[in-house]
Amino acid sequence: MRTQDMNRDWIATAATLSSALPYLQRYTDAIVVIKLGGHAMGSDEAMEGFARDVVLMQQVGVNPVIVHGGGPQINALLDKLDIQSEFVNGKRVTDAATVEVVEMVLSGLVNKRIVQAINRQGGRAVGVSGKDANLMICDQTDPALGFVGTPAEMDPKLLHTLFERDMIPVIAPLGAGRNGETFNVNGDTAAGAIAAALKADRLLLLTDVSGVKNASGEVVTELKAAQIRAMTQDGVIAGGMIPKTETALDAIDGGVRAVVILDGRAPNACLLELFTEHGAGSLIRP
Ligand code: X2W
Repeated sequence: MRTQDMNRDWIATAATLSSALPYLQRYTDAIVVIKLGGHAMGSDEAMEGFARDVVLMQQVGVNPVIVHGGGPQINALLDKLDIQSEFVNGKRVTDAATVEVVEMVLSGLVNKRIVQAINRQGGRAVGVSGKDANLMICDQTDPALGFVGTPAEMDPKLLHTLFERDMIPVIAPLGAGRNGETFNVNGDTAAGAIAAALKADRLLLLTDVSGVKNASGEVVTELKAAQIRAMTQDGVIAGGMIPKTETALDAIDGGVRAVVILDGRAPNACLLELFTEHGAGSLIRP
């Protein structure tokens, strides 16, 4: 409803839009890959907020690409089916029965939930997995892990076709093997490989922590790749952060301009990072 009541909120909204102009211009035609982990997919409201941000990005000229996880969602169906599952170094040991469940959950439930959320906000999302149009051909990571794959050959042509049509790719982290196998790929690994194949301007890793912390426990807002290596050697970066920082370093080696590790549960996390001076989380550059 139009109103003459110039209260502070409206004035602040207009000022916010105005101050975003240089950032909006900076990211015109930029490719931004966003990894949405299973833990960061909370309530329907949180998903709606995420979808709005993605549609807004696309509306202002960014080409967003979503790569999702879904570890907790896979665990829930494996539990119902009474299939035991274990992780070795952050990767799910994936036998023939498990990989079927992984594909059903990731390409089915999780992928379509995100696609539908984006489309409800007025976007045009298309859900695929690494199998589609040979996007991600994988080799087996380690026989001991079964059907776990490492991206080996990437073909991002499909994604460029979708960008040209203003469509938003939503990608489940599964890859095809060269002998017809289905491979389960860690979501962070898949996002890094896809960002590198696209030479993306940004890879945003949405997690459930606020960023990379230094020895005193404070989030470091900007880091060089060399600092990450030193902090890992010193044990300051440890545990669950290691796969994230490894993905970041691999992506940067592969030609991604910068990677941001940030808390995906914070409202408008992606917009805060891209379109304000403040930024969010830890920005990692070469
Ligand atoms: C993962 C794929 C999903 C994933 C899995 O099976 O759980 C491997 O571990 P999050 O939510 O991003 O952790 N694949 C090989 O990565 O999900």
